[in-house]
Amino acid sequence: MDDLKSKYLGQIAEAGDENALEAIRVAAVGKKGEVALKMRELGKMTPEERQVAGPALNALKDEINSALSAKKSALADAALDERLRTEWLDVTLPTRARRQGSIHPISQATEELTAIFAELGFSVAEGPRIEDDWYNFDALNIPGHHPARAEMDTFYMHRAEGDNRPPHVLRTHTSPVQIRSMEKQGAPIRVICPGGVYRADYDQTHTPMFHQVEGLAIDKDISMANLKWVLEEFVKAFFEVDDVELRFRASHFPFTEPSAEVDIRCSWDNGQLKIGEGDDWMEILGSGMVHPKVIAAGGIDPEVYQGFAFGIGIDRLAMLKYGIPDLRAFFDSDLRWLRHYGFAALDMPNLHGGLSR
Ligand code: 2NL
Repeated sequence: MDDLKSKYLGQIAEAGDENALEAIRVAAVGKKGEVALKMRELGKMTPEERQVAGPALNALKDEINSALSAKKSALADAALDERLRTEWLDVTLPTRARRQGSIHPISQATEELTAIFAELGFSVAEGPRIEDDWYNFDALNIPGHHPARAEMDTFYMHRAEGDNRPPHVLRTHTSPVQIRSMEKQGAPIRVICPGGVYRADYDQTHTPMFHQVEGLAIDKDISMANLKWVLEEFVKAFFEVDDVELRFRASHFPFTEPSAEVDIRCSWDNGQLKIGEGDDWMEILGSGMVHPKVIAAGGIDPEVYQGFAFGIGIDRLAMLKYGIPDLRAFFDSDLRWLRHYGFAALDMPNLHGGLSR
């Protein structure tokens, strides 16, 4: 029996994992293990022999079992120690840089002006950037020989040989959206159409893609006085000034008659723009009373209805409001310039100095 004891206690001490331990358990104290076999021999013994051998076998069994469970927990502790040694985190490592995004100044300006015109009763419409030349030109009273229609200013879509559909262009203004809105809604109508437009022009003050918001109000008794009031309210709200003075200068657009360019009173004191006061005038938009032919092109009777329309460049509005001096900044993918103008990703002050979203 001492042989058995030293054999199994030795094996248990040597066991390297739980499987080895289980094999030892089966061989030693399992139902058909060596200790069980010895127990069966008890029956052949004399009562005296049995009285000695029985308790000894039971003690051996207990001793092996407790050695097994001690070794089992030692193995588990060792496994845990090994995991603790290898699976560790350095919580002092710097975090991975987070990708930062920020609203684009043109989007911000578009959202702000949309909210202002919404308060003035204008709905918002959007439309396709690829237009056929009827919506982009003919409906707007821009005849075939007009310079705006020349290849020079307009991006024409490529057409396969034998394609007889009307020519398609990248819209040169958002007026086509207003024609589509008139067709859909009829009169009366008050709508603004913000969005990207395209012209083949590239220098210090022009980019081939830029943004425009056009506005249109048509009813039975609309006049230039209504236009002036709407524009005054818009300029005051957008530039956050209490008062503004507008100056209408006679101009010409094919789609309005009469037409006026609109200047706002301002001052430029050593590079700092002030709107609403001063001795300078700054042109900010073009406008006029919608040409009767354009009202008719929208499916509305120009004998009954008239209205005003205007077009504003959003890019320049954004530059003026946020103090961005160079158009090229809008096309720079480097976020540093955005932060410079207060468009930080997480802390975005607007002119009110608060978080705006
Ligand atoms: C400019 C001039 C203007 C319009 C746009 C317009 C649209 C329709 C009918 C009549 Cl559907 N007019 N739009 C009118 C006058 C001027 O934009 O220089 N914008 C920067």
